[in-house]
Amino acid sequence: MAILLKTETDPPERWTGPLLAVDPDLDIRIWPDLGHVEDIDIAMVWDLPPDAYGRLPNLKAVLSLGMGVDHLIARADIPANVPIVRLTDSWMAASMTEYVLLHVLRFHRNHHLYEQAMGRAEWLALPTPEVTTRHVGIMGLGVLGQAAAQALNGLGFAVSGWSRRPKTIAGVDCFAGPDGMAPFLAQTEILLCLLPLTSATENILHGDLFAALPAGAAVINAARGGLLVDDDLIAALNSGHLTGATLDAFRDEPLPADHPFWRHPGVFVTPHMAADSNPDTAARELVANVRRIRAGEAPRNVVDRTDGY
Ligand code: OXD
Repeated sequence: MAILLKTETDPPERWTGPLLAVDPDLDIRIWPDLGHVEDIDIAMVWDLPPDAYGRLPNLKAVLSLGMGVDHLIARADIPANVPIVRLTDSWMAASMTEYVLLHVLRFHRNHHLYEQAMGRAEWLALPTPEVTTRHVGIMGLGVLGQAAAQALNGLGFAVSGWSRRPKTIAGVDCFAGPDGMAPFLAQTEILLCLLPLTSATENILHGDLFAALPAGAAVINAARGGLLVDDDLIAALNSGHLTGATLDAFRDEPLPADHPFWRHPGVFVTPHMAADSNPDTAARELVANVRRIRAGEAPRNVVDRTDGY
């Protein structure tokens, strides 16, 4: 039995070290050196090149090296009986929470406007709103959304959340489904998107949604670029309806140098680093799932391929 490892950008040793530290007996093959393909029962990957999964006759599971699995679900060559398993590493949730706090506070304290005023050498002193009256709305109440909600609650923000299916979360005003969207948006001054990218959520951040937010709202997308209609965001910023946006994920990455987001004064771009996978913390979770699969048990955190997350 062997694991096939293919990272996205990390050198493979960045992952083999922590994995072997948890279990020195693992046989890890690094793409493209497969050895006997019959040996490979687990693919531990960001993804593989086209048709590669079909070359692994004894594949029992695909363990993702990231949290978002949209690109794996889109693969036609992962057989339906081979589970796709997401990473839910608590380090990633903590890292995303730091990013969320940084950027929510930036909008809450008007720093996006001070940054622009600095460029004009303008002494612009704005009133600071009381935190308990500041409404932050989180789209997506999974592991990341719930961790962010808890931290924002801790700072005193008025936190609400929207998810596809109803949820009850202490301290969060929860809305769900299509009917819950309008009341959720109407009260959201800082919108944080942490949704998975699925056929149901693609382009969900579009012009009508922005129009349903109160004037002066801000948007943070730290999930996937395919959730956002780029031109609609630019239009909502240009009209003055939105005050600013922070974006960490894009349809094309790296974000092309000629994309208007780079130069728009209302947009703050970060290079898809809100919550990177951390091999040192993820290795234990991955190896635990390898052991479960090899013992004939179901792995934890299997993705529902119909729902897309
Ligand atoms: C992930 C990511 O899905 O980094 O893990 O975007």
